[in-house]
Amino acid sequence: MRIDPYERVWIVLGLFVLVAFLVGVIASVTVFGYHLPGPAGYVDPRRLAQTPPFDQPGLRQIAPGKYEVILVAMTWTFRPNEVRIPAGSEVTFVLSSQDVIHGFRIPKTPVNLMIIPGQITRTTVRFDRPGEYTFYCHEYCGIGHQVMSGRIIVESASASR
Ligand SMILES: [Cu+2]
Repeated sequence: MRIDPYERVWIVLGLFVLVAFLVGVIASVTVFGYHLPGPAGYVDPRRLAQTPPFDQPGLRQIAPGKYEVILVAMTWTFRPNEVRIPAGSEVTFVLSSQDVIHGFRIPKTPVNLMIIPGQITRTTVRFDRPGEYTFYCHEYCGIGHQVMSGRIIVESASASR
């Protein structure tokens, strides 16, 4: 079978690109350890209100400068929907939903998560700048979706004393 020289060049270039991408994907997983974010755990969404730690949603201090927020999403609110912390705090959010899929976005931070019923989602973020951070649901969850928000109030060190 005769292959035109130009066609041969494109076949070789095409194979080279395919192999280069394949090597890139394999190296990202094996050498650099990239992976898709997975759930931090599982929970029965019908029994969420009775299942620790989601039976007591809210803010708690776990170490000096470190806090944990147990946060339950439901149509169409977050519990708690207001959190007050001093500036410089590191906050771990532990989230789950008791009904449908919700989203969790805190602008001005990297936090952008899905809250899926049955799964526990966890993320840690540091709040250095005092101010008010509004968080909201960014996954359409029904007729009251647009009111589903809350706020994190980061107080300057002098204001929190
Ligand atoms: Cu929503």
